[in-house]
Amino acid sequence: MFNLILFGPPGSGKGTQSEKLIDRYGLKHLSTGDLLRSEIAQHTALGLEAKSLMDKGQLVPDEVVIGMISSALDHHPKAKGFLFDGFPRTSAQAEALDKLLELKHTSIGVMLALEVSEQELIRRLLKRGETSGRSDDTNEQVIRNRIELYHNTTAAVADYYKKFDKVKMVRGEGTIEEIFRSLAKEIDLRIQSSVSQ
Ligand code: B4P
Repeated sequence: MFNLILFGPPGSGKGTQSEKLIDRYGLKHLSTGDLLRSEIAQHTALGLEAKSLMDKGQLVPDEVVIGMISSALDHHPKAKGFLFDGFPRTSAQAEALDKLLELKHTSIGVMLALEVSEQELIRRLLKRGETSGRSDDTNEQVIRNRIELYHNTTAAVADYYKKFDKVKMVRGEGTIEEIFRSLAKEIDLRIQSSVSQ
């Protein structure tokens, strides 16, 4: 089993690159953002609570997203690996994920962290907001809050995985194809070394 975390600030290309990576490697895509938006679309109680936080650019409580990931892992017992997109976003989520994977006798193979300048992140998200209907992408102040939250809270998740030597930084600017090739190169290296061990 090969599990990877695609990491980076909002707008860094996690969702975009995940689509291509799951096609290439046959991994199960677990995006907490997508799972939350599906709850919102179904008007569930969880979705209602999540929407008010997401609209302000705040994080949804740890126990909510950890619970969603736990049940998603249980729903796919035959998966050949998972791609975590937008999760973990706090140190508590990272520790919970490690424990959940340990119960399944597996672990994170690598965290690929996309690096993109703040100016480019804001440009991309405002552009997506013109067509996506996502309320968290239309207001520049909300976008800035999300980026600040990333620096203050989420960036620490990379420090957590650095302790285990599992983080690789990847340039997240350039064409979608160029970035995909850089990510795939890193994954191939790790898959080869896990096979030869
Ligand atoms: P997410 O759904 O995870 O979304 P995101 O961080 O905004 O975007 P992503 O990074 O996937 O977008 P992409 O760059 O692909 O989170 C939304 C909200 O949900 C959070 O703010 C939070 O409230 C909540 N949430 C989610 N997970 C949570 C968790 N674990 N804990 C607590 N709360 C949680 O795309 C951006 C745009 O850039 C697109 O339009 C794309 O086309 C464009 N783009 C991509 N690559 C490009 C490139 N190379 N060049 C030019 N444009 C590019």
